[in-house]
Amino acid sequence: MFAVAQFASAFFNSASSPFFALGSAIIDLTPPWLKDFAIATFGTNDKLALFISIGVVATALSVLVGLLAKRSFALACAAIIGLAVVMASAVVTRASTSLIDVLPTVLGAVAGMGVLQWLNRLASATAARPGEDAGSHGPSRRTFLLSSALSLAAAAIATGVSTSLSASRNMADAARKALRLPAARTKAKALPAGVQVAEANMPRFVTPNQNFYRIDTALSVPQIDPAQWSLRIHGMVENEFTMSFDELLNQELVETYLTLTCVSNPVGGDLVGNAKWLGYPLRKLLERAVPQDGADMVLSASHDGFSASTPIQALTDDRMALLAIGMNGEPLPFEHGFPVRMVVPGLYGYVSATKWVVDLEVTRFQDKAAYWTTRGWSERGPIKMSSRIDTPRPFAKVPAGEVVLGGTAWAQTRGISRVQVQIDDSPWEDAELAAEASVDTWRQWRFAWKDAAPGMHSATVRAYDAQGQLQTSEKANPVPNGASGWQRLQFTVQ
Ligand SMILES: Nc1nc2c(c(=O)[nH]1)N[C@H]1C(S)=C(S)[C@@H](COP(=O)(O)O)O[C@H]1N2
Ligand SMILES: [Mo]
Repeated sequence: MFAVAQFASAFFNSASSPFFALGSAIIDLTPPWLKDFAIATFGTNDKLALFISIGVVATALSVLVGLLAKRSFALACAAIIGLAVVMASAVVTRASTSLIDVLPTVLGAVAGMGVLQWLNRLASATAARPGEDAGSHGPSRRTFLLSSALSLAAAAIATGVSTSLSASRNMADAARKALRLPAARTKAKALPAGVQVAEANMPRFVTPNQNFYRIDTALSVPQIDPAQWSLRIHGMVENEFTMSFDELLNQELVETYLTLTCVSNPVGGDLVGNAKWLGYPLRKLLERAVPQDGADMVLSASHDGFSASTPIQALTDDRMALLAIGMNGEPLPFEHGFPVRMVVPGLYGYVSATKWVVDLEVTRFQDKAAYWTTRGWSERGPIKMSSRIDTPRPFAKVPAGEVVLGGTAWAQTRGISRVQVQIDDSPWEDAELAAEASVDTWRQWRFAWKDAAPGMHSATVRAYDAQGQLQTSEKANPVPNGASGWQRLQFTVQ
């Protein structure tokens, strides 16, 4: 019962754990003299001592409930429910819990009654066997004892695993809250006025962290305590080394705006976001490691087993590839890679933007393959130039007169020099470009269609990069290396 509750709580608010809640409630209710005694006796192990005591009491209570069940199964169930009520009230009286956090305790109580019934059946089957005297060690009695011991062992293991799971969560959470990011040695260039087109439906030029798209293979978000984090750089290098989080904080950090894009983004899609990143240039890190001749790739790996293959050139040329710790002025959110991730201008995330990064291996494309490469995607993924219509929305109804179209375009590392719009089959016309923050960020555009006639219309958009290269009209699916083609949408003028 306790174990299931504890295990289930690992998936909830950490304060939903009945062990932590009971523990905290006990700490809160303990008279000061007993607290002082505990700390004096057990030192920093006082919390461990508390949890062991709770475990011992829990085991004793389980045995008592088991004995009670021999008398009356209903009475034993009532005892379990009583225990659950105590645990649940410990949970709900904690700060930072809500009613849903009682669920693990309820699940625990149900599981407890299930196990009880199962053991009780076994026990009565044992007792009902004729011709066996009380002291004998017949197989069914052995089965009962074995089953009880197994239940207890399973409970202990589940409790241990889930407790350490939620303990590491608590540590990571506390560490993130306590973290004060160092100031950047090189600040981001201030955003010029006019990067934002002021129309409804336009995305914010800087994507707020909570709106930033999230793509990863992690079933549950890794919660890494920075004190436990380190990054190892090895492989084809003269100088293998490992860097701790404290060391990373002490490097000369750089701040830069950079637009991240997912290879799975369809034409017109929203798997793209722009943020101000704070981090240490990967170029500097690799300078210290000294890559050997012939190395052409860095395989970055995350804490949870994802990996990305990045051309070493993209990490050593003059673009601002970062080992990032900050996103829009705060520590990386857990979903976006806390404590450390990579961001590389001009490359799709699947070949560059490893979150929760812990390992960099300098190697060669012919020797190693990354996570998505082994699943049918290209080993290299430069971002394809793209343009998007954000307003009007597809199939929107807009009033007649002047219709303002607006959107975004990106060609990271090169920059956007021109955006054109085509209404129905009219000639292509230039849109107005918003100010450019840098070649690594997206750029907004606006187009006023002066006298829109009522009826159904289409709008198509295309961009040119800074070298005057036109965005390709050739349609391609995201697999294997990114979608292409011009976005066209329909809307109705009323
Ligand atoms: N550890 C890890 N890092 C990862 C991924 C992942 O699955 N696991 N996905 C990558 C992909 S495909 C993209 S597009 C970006 C998305 O970053 P975001 O979730 O911060 O927007 O992260 C990259 N980094
Ligand atoms: Mo992606």
